[in-house]
Amino acid sequence: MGFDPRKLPTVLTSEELIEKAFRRASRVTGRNKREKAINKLSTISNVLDDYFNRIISSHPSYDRLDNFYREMVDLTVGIGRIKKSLGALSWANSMTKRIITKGIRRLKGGRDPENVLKEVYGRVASIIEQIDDELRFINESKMKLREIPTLTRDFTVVFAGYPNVGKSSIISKLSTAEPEIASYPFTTRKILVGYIDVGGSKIQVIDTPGLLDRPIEKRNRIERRAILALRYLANSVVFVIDPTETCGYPLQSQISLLNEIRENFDVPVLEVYSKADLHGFRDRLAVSAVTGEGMKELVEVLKILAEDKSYKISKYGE
Ligand SMILES: Nc1nc2c(ncn2[C@@H]2O[C@H](COP(=O)(O)OP(=O)(O)OP(=O)(O)O)[C@@H](O)[C@H]2O)c(=O)[nH]1
Ligand SMILES: [Mg+2]
Repeated sequence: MGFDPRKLPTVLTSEELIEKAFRRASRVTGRNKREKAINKLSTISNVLDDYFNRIISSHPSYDRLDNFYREMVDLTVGIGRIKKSLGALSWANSMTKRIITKGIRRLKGGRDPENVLKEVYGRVASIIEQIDDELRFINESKMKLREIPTLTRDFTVVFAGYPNVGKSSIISKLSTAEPEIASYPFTTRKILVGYIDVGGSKIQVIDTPGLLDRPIEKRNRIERRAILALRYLANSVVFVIDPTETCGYPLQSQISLLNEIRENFDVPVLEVYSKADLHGFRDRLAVSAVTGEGMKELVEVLKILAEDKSYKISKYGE
């Protein structure tokens, strides 16, 4: 199951939600004080019930998402945490319903409408205030989850390598992606997607944050995004090596990372030298984002890989 975080609704704060429900109730009328009070309470109950249900049902069942999305959500906001917040909304919904049902029963039983209203309003507001943190968390999650890209099922090439070696520069030259490029490591912090048009079909190109050669448990959150892209999305990998070491990392460490990637991911790995305008190494395909050298050849190789239908063993579901 895929998931488009951009479709998640904005979530009100507790104050805004109380405002919304009480404002709607303030417009309600009735034939007498008692009936009016009953109508007000039913309105509050309906507004809250609709609201809570809309937020809860807009979220997918996170455990059933495809691997890539599920792990990205977990890395980005924590699945346990978001489930806890959505659970708090359900709790608030049933609590406010119960308070309102009781209030209506008391009104029908002849209690003073003004007193009942005052008490129920107070208790409902207090319940909603108690979930303020959760409402805010769900709203912040929505913003953070927007960073997870929407993917297609086209043949997918993941660019990987040490930080600052020129991955984003190459990708910006050959695909529709518009990554940020800068002369310091960890410029790319999120997974970015672009496409190469290859005569009728598309190749999906994924830019990833740079990786250091170290065990997975030592990797930071930024690097882990790259690992998830490699693990779940790559039909093929382009491993970018900067032999000039102007990236700030020795060639030896880059090769060691390359070997680790070859060992851990069972897809074709294409090795490419970047910054060809700065060096004479030609024992691998050498490309330059500055002069354009090698770019055409790189796309040709990607096309051949994409045409090899064996990749069709799908990496992620519909
Ligand atoms: N001379 C030259 N410089 C390049 C070339 N490609 C990239 N650079 C420079 O190398 C630096 C890093 O480029 P990026 O494309 O941001 O590298 P990256 O691998 O995406 O880096 P991270 O996102 O930090 O992992 C920038 O200063 C680029 O201008 C190239 O072909 N030739
Ligand atoms: Mg980059």
